[in-house]
Amino acid sequence: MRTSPLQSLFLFACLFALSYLRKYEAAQSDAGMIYIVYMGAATSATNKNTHSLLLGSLMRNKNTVVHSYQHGFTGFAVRLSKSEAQQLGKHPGVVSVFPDPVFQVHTTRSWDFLLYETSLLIDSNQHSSLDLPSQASDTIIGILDTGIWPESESFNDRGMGPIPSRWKGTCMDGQDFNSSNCNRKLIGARYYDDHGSEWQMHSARDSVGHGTHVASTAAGAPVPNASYYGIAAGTAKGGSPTSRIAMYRVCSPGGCRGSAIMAAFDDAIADEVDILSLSLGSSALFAPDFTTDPIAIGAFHAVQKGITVICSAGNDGPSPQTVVNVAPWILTVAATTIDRDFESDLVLGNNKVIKGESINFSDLRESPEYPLIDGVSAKASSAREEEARKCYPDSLDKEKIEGKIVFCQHNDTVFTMKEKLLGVKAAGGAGVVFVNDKARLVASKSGSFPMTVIGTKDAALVLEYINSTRNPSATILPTETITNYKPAPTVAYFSARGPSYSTPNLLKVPDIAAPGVNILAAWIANDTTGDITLQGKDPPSFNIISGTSMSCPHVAGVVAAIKSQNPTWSPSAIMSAIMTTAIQTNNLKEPITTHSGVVATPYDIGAGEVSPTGGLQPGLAYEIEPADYLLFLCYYGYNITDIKLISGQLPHGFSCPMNSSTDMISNINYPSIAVSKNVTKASVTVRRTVTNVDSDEETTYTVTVDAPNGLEVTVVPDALKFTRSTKRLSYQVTFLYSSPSVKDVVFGAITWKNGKHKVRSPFVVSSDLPGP
Ligand SMILES: *[C@@H]1O[C@H](CO)[C@@H](O)[C@H](O)[C@H]1NC(C)=O
Ligand SMILES: *[C@@H]1O[C@H](CO)[C@@H](O)[C@H](O)[C@H]1NC(C)=O
Ligand SMILES: *[C@@H]1O[C@H](CO)[C@@H](O)[C@H](O)[C@H]1NC(C)=O
Ligand SMILES: *[C@@H]1O[C@H](CO)[C@@H](O)[C@H](O)[C@H]1NC(C)=O
Ligand SMILES: *[C@@H]1O[C@H](CO)[C@@H](O)[C@H](O)[C@H]1NC(C)=O
Ligand SMILES: *[C@@H]1O[C@H](CO)[C@@H](O)[C@H](O)[C@H]1NC(C)=O
Ligand SMILES: *[C@@H]1O[C@H](CO)[C@@H](O)[C@H](O)[C@H]1NC(C)=O
Ligand SMILES: *[C@@H]1O[C@H](CO)[C@@H](O)[C@H](O)[C@H]1NC(C)=O
Ligand SMILES: CC(=O)N[C@H]1CO[C@H](CO)[C@@H](O)[C@@H]1O
Repeated sequence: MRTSPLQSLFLFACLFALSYLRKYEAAQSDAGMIYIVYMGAATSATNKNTHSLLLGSLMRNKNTVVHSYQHGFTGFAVRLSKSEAQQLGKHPGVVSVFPDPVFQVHTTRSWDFLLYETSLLIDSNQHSSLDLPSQASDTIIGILDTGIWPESESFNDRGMGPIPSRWKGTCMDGQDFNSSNCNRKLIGARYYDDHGSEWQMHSARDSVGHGTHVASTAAGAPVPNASYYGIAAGTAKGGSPTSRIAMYRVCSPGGCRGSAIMAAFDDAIADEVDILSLSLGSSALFAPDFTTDPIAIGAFHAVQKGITVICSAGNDGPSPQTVVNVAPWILTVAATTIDRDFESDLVLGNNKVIKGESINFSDLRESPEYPLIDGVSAKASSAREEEARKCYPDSLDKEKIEGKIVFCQHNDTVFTMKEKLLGVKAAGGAGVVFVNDKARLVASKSGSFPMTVIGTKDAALVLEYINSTRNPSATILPTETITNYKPAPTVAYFSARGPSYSTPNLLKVPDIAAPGVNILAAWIANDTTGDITLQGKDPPSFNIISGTSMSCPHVAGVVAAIKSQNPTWSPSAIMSAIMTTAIQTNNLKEPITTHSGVVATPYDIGAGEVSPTGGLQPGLAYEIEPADYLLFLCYYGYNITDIKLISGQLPHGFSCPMNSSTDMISNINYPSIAVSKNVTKASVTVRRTVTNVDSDEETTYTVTVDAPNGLEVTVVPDALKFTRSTKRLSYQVTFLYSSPSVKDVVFGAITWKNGKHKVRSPFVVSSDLPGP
């Protein structure tokens, strides 16, 4: 991946900011800031001893210990000076010591992009493709987020059986929250105070909305007649309505502390959740290592205990190498649109109808009787033409736009759509039409001011019309919810993209895609902010928001269904089931595209769009043994001392291969394949092993290869014959890149079929990728 000069400049600016930040932190550090001391697995007695010895000495030294981790792994979060932190890092038994980072939830931040499309899940009548078998399930989904609004109808426990006896969690008392807020649906709630900031939580009650939204998307009970002020009306229900929810509140409005995230992992492992869903992460620029990333660390130990961990990929797309949460033991989720569109049409005086997009709260009349003016024609004398064309605040002449609908380009990032809209509103405009291709694919909330967003092609028609008549006029029609919108799904433009910066040889880019645009789900009941609550109306109990945050719990719901039908499957087998059964085509029966219309690659959507039911019966599974993850750490560059601490106990006879290198990561038994071209070699061969997980024991699979031009892909053997006694078989794939015309990055897929199942693995062959 090459970066453009502009990107490099941006990167440089950010790195500069980062190094400034680091310096600033360093200056602060002697006052004592919170560090996370990570000491590996909790399984060995030595680890536990070292932990209590270190803890004891810190307490004697009057260091404030914020959290002590001891269930899923060992370590603590403690206030230290920089030199104390350095000293502690050298202590035997300590894997890493690092400053407590602050992560963010993965909702799209900008008001402009609050709304995209709506979930497959939500309206079961029209969008049944994620309708899962409604069998009873005792799967427990743990969610690390901003807390929960327990009174929401989505968390009622009607018809649910007793809480599974294995559950060891708790419902913590807190401000406006006590144990009577938990029930058979919401079976657990914990919170972790944010010692590093002014945000004190004191309660698992959600004050943001995000956690409530995510929890109801994963496992909310069916709620008929749910809508956001009538928009997207239907029955709202989670991906696995029969699953239980345990909320771990690790985020305050100020962000999510790494030390709290690790404490929540530690508790969730002891509480015995089955699945963990995290719609949060670091920014793409701050790419922590696997031993300094609280999510990678917590997830590693959770997966070792058989818990499947699902994380959002981040919203820093569409630039390459923006994906986060890339550890191979995590299932990483990208965001796509669904087939619902919020249309708010612009009707011109010549009765031409231009399809626009927004959630309007407008009260304009339906006839096109409002004068229409191009921003540039309403230029204030002090402003420049370009500013007026884009309707910058204060660039328009109040007298010229009063009572009119103003036509504005919005292809800049100088001002947000909201800022421009407020400018037009303040100047007495009647409404506003924005031109923006990205936002046309989505719907923005415009408060109570009439607004719509149109694409550049349609904008030309509007300009032509304005030009053709002396008194141009128009109106903006109320929002209509269009279903069966085509094409869908498409990759949401904000969805983070691969390849992974740290592990290009692992096709970790996200792994899978799921709906993350305009998702209707439960909301906190007291959010009176203007962006959410309509003036003069009660706050809504459901809200529509977007982000990879919203796609992550969709996959958690699908994982819960797989887990409840196949309770003995390992997290890697479940991950494999999800990935190898993913969907690659849209509702036009054509390949899924990105927001800009080009065919999506695995760097955009990993294996494809999650299939709601395919993963229940995948046929074959690519399983990864715990020892394979340790090999991954060897290949990645960790030494055996650290790996032993991390895993607690090494499998018998385990050692890091002498020739460990990042190239060997391609051989991890991942359900997708990534190899880096090596200019000194003509070919690369990787190995995979599949396990027959179907009830048919005697079956033969044959291979189909979808290879790009210029790349020769050979699979040996090309048939796999499973029997009662032969459940696992291996094959080799050789990538021969003879043609010099082969591009830097090429994609393809290997599919095994037996007439009943299709087991597909995407691959990428790349050159020119940065290593760790
Ligand atoms: C929980 O709080 C509610 C409302 O404040 C109260 O009515 C109820 O008695 C409390 N329950 C317990 C178990 O403390
Ligand atoms: C909503 O309720 C939460 C929890 O009780 C509280 O922290 C928050 O301030 C409330 N917000 C509003 C706008 O009342
Ligand atoms: C849903 O709303 C419609 C119209 O508002 C109403 O007729 C219907 O009874 C409602 N259904 C339920 C289950 O509340
Ligand atoms: C923004 O739109 C205007 C008008 O269509 C065009 O002239 C300009 O080149 C565009 N700018 C960018 C950065 O795309
Ligand atoms: C508007 O009309 C003028 C004169 O007829 C023409 O030069 C110009 O290109 C037109 N602009 C657009 C956007 O159609
Ligand atoms: C292993 O790596 C750590 C740093 O990650 C280093 O401190 C330690 O000395 C190394 N141990 C060996 C045996 O090389
Ligand atoms: C690394 O060494 C092992 C033996 O320890 C050997 O089997 C393998 O082929 C070597 N791999 C590479 C990439 O050289
Ligand atoms: C390419 O392969 C050669 C020969 O095996 C090896 O020595 C070299 O390190 C490889 N280069 C890269 C970039 O992996
Ligand atoms: C969601 C919403 O409030 N939509 C409104 C759009 O505008 C029409 C006409 O004013 C209203 O009836 C809708 O309620």
